[in-house]
Amino acid sequence: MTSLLGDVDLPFKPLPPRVLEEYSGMLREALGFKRAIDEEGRVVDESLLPKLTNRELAEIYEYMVRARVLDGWLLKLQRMGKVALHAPNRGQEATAVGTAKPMKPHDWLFPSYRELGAYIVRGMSEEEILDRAMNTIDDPLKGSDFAIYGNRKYNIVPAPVPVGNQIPLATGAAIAAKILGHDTVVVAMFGDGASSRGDFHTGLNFAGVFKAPVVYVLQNNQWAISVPTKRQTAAPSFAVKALAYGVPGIRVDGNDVLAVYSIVSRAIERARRREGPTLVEAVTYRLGAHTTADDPSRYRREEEVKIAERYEPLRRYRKFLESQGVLTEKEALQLEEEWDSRVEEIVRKVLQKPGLPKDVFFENVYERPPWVLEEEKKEFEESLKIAEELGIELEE
Ligand SMILES: Cc1ncc(C[n+]2csc(CCOP(=O)(O)OP(=O)(O)O)c2C)c(N)n1
Ligand SMILES: [Mg+2]
Repeated sequence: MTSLLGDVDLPFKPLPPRVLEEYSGMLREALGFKRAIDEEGRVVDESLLPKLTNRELAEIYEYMVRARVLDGWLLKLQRMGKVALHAPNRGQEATAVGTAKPMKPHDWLFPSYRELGAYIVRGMSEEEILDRAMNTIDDPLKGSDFAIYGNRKYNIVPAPVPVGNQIPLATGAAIAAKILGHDTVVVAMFGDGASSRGDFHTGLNFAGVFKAPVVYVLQNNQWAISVPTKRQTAAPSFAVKALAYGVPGIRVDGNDVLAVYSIVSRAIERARRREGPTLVEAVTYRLGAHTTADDPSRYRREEEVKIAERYEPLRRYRKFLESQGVLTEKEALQLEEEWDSRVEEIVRKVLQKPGLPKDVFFENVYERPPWVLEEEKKEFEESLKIAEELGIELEE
């Protein structure tokens, strides 16, 4: 580190050639497109095939299947009025699974709201996810309206509702881990839209300066609700933004689970060696609506979605697994059916659970609630009594 009172070395000269060389290498990665297999599951870059056993390769497929099946059930449950809102994951399973798989249990995930696959890989069960989505008595976040999914048991920080808030928090957690001498790595996930928040720039700048052990995975799913990427940025890629902060940025095929796994695991290893942060741009596509409250036919062509379906991550990985003799197409599809009936059973069980107590939102914030809250709670209880006297039934 240069001492503030060190040698006099004024900067009125071009930067040394080694900086230009280093940056042209970084630029190639930030504007490139890393993929291990193509849309037909054919190997295109052996160097990106992770060293995994057949069993592990099949397990990765199973995680993606579980994310897809659960996503389908959450959609159905929202339509049944049992889940308030759901952000569809379809098409983005490879990024979520490929990112979470190389993490260690003691690492921390700062996710967004479209990463069911990552929660599942980290150990969160379908039941725990459904408890949260349906706010049952077992909801780990006790009905909080300000967080989406999260679970302390698996080192998953609750996803904030304000887009991108998790970015500087993840940077801070990583800097803290470094100061404390822990070998923890922090992984933050967010969308292309989040890169327009100041939080993205603050988070990356601090991470670059303090060499924070953090990996940012930006899911470029082409849309931020109705805003297409060309309206989000004039830059040719999102990965290139990292370079301005002295952070490497790598553009990867986010629908290729093997490439995501390889690139993210290298970035995690780099962070674990305390060599600094990385931004991975995972190029993917949101095949569904933004949320269950959105109608994408108002702003994007059906044709585009049809084309994007060809790049969908499960089919191509299935083809790869078949060509490698890991899993036949039949076995793979059977797995999907098995999980569908398993999750159906879990859904039935969760539907039977009682809801959270009506006054739950007065709990879990303060150890000793302030007087205002006590007063509000009293008023709330009185209104419940009045409702009861009037015979008005309040839903759980
Ligand atoms: C600070 C903030 N502004 C606006 C919103 C409303 N909003 C919710 S999701 C979203 C789009 C985010 O897009 P992106 O980051 O690309 O993630 P994606 O939904 O595509 O996964 C917006 C604008 C919000 N939640 N927070
Ligand atoms: Mg997006």
